[in-house]
Amino acid sequence: MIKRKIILDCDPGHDDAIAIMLAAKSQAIDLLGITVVAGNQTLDKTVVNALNVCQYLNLDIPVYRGCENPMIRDKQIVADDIHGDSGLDGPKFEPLNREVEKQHGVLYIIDTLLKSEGDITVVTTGPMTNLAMAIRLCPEILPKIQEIVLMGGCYQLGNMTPAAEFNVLADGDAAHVVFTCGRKITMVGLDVTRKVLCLPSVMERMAKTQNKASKLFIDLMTFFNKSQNEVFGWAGGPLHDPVTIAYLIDPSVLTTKEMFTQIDIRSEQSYGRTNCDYFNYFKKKPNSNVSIDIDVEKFWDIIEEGIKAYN
Ligand SMILES: [Ca+2]
Repeated sequence: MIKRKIILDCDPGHDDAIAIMLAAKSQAIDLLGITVVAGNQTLDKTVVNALNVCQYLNLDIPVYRGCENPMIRDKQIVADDIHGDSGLDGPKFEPLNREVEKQHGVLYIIDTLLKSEGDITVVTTGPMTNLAMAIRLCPEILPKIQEIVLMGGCYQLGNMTPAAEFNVLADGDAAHVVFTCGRKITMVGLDVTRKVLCLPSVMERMAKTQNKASKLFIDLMTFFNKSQNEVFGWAGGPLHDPVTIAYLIDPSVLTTKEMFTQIDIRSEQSYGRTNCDYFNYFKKKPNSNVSIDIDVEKFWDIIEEGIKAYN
């Protein structure tokens, strides 16, 4: 099997941590590097979290520090109501002895893409600041991007405002740069990620594989489910970010529809809205494959297999 080469740009984050876990040992994926952005928590914290996950799972994958603020907006929003003070509350990690790479995350993305054969997919599971900055700094990378698979947005309801999903709201301008870049985009939004709720039955199933990865999964999701329950009233939290990786492992897990998507970067009320033209009102050329459904059974099978890969 030819492995899909990916750069994972993330803001760990409980669901980002599971995405790292799933990508790192998959036979279908070659995880080249992890670039980190501020999002679920401040950059200092999300970088530490990425390093902690790699150290805990014994993954030899370089971690790069990216942008700590949005491209244009003054204020970095964080999601401490969902992810806690550390951004990854729940598990207890050993003292950290991993170090972040010296190169800036944005420059790593540029260098790696320029040197490639055009066979690298960029996966973003946080605000899209790093990728957008890389595109603006060096547009020559564009033809080298095989595909952009992003967790973000929604064509239905947001999770931070009625209109907007967190990753896009946190840096709508960066999302605008990405959605107008002209490369193939697969958008994994709340419309599908809210269908993969980490319910008690899922927790029981994943706990059965008794290894490092299942322990991390349970420690993370126990905290995540509690805060999702407090904020949204759900019995299990939606496992947003790993859907991107599950899609790369088995594209049939998602049903997508080509749509023209624009980011609202103008309004006060709906800033960060992904306006996906589902009914093709605008008669514009589609710029995104928007996920509209997910095979829930298949998704949990992929997660379970991902956990078992650590046996
Ligand atoms: Ca994330």
